[in-house]
Amino acid sequence: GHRGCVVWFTGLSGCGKSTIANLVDRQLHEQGAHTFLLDGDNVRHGLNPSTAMLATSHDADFATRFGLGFGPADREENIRRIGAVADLFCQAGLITLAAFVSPYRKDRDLVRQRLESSGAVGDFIEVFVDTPLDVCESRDPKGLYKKARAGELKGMTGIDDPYEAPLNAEITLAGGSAAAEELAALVIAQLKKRGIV
Ligand code: GGZ
Repeated sequence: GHRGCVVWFTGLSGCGKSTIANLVDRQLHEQGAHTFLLDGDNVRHGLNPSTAMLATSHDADFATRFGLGFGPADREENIRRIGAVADLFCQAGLITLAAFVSPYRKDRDLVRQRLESSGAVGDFIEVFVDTPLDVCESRDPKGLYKKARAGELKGMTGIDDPYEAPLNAEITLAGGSAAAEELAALVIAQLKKRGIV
């Protein structure tokens, strides 16, 4: 058995957090652990849709009121909701993996405080995927950095929007200098060391 926890991956777009979190998820699952992975692909399509996505099923007023984008308040609300869901999954005993840019320290710290007030200290494990911007930018899987450099996308994290690196992350991964498999193994080793698996 294992206890619930939240493993929170943070870092720039293209830093590898989703890839690493997926590898950790799969390996833990193979070991018989109960896990759940929250990332942009499942959350921003369901719980936290964009205004444009909501506009396909609702009127414009509804879509602008409830859709979430990438401005500071929308990112704050995105992370707050994800933190609340992660807290519930943690209480249900799942090893909850969350992979979001989550660029603001204050928002990540609020998730940590929520977890630490509803569970035991140590249930929130912040993983900083510390990949240099130039490496992220050279990967550019969705072409967002290119658009941001061209001035066609405003508010891209790392270009014209801030990324506030964690000051006391439980785990820091050198994203540009090791393969995702190696980095995933480091995370699993830490979970073992902490008695989670
Ligand atoms: C950062 C953006 C932006 C802006 C769209 N800034 O590499 P991706 O594509 O798949 O990951 C990024 C994702 C960020 O969504 P999150 O929910 O993780 O962000 S946050 O925690 O800040 O709320 C990127 C894409 O969406 N994307 N516009 N302006 N990333």
